[in-house]
Amino acid sequence: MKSFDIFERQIDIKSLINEAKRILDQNWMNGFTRPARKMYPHQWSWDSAFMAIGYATYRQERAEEELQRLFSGQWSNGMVPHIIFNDNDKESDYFPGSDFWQTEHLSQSPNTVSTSGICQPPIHATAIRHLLETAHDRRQAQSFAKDVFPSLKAWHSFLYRERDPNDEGLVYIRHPWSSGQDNSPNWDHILQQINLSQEQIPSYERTDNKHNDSSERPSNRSYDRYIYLVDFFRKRGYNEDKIRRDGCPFLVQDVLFNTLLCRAGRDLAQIAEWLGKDPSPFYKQAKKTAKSINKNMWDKNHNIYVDLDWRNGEKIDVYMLSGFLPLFANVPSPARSEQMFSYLNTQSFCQLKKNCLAVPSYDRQQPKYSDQKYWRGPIWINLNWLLYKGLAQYGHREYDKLIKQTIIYLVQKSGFHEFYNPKTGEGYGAEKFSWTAALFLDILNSERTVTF
Ligand code: 2M8
Repeated sequence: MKSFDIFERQIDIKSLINEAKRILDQNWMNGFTRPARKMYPHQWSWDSAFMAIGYATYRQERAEEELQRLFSGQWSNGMVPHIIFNDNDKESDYFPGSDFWQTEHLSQSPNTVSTSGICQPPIHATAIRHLLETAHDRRQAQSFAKDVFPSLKAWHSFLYRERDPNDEGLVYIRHPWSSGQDNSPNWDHILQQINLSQEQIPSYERTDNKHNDSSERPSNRSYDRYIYLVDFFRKRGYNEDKIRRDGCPFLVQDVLFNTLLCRAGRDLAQIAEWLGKDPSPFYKQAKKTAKSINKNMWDKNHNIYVDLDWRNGEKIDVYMLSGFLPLFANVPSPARSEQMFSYLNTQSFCQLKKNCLAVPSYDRQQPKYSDQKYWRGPIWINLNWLLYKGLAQYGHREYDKLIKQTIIYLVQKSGFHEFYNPKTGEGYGAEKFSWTAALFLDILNSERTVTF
């Protein structure tokens, strides 16, 4: 591994903070923040929650506007779509755009904005609780929370009602894009089993490769399957029951998705208490989800949590950074968290005092690990931020210091990229990427200069 020394440099944190704010300003589109200028020109669901956490450090009203705009795309069944399209941007070549999703004429989709037909991890109640806790104008934040409370409640109800038909406390996703980790090795086995003839794949043209080196993006074979799944949904009018009954080939109970739902459930309960409403249904759901994550997703041989194939209940034996993230929702017991730490703190991920750079998204000792291919190894700041917050609750200060220092190093060395090479720190994917900027602001928050 290439060595580097981050401990003897003086970094001007103030100018990095200003740069992060500048990026968010440039990506702001009067109501929402593009994840990146050309590559992702619309509003993405979990990105928006991360942006709101960044804006909370300096611009409360923008955080609120961002989430309000997101909820304007909520469906009448409660689903918060993963993309709210920017219909005014006529130049966007993003694929798949709203014309491909064909959701406009559905009875459950909104009339005012066009959206995709899948969702993303539910971290929104967590972002809103954070806003309430950090707001300069508390009265305004309370009134905002009161306005969005019914939407949050409908969103969580949708997930438990439509995506947990066996009442297990674990919800499933039905598309890799819903995990946020598009081409994670988690999906390889299931996607490989989807045998398709050419006629079954609607004709389409990828545009992501025009903006990015294709060596950093998902394969064409995976894209065929992403698109086939969208076609499967639109042919069934996005009816959840029908999609499941007709044998949707991708139904996965994902660790990160359920972890964030569990944490957001508790945060929603706390918001309910603050608003003088009954928190107990949300606490109850979160408790059940935590219990099921512990019971069904724990891999005792590897000391990490893993995803489940909903169709047969089988564990998906793939070891991702996201498998440590139940720490964020306080799911593991302290004893179990120590077992997890003994795996995290190795060469497989990132080991203390071994000059590693933040934590890669996938176990680097696995044969399919890649330094540069999107969600198959590179460092992502949002996952590191979730780990950072999770470890803090279990008292792992030294490791947290390492994550924070190396995030600063990455940003200073390569700029605010979408993702980074764990060996060299080189930045990949989109430049001036919004959630990297937003979560950097949160992690730094009050600090001005740091000397290592
Ligand atoms: C990536 O996903 C989109 C599809 O939703 C894409 O590749 O076009 C993922 O990194 C996802 O987690 C993220 O929310 C989105 C926008 O940043 O980009």
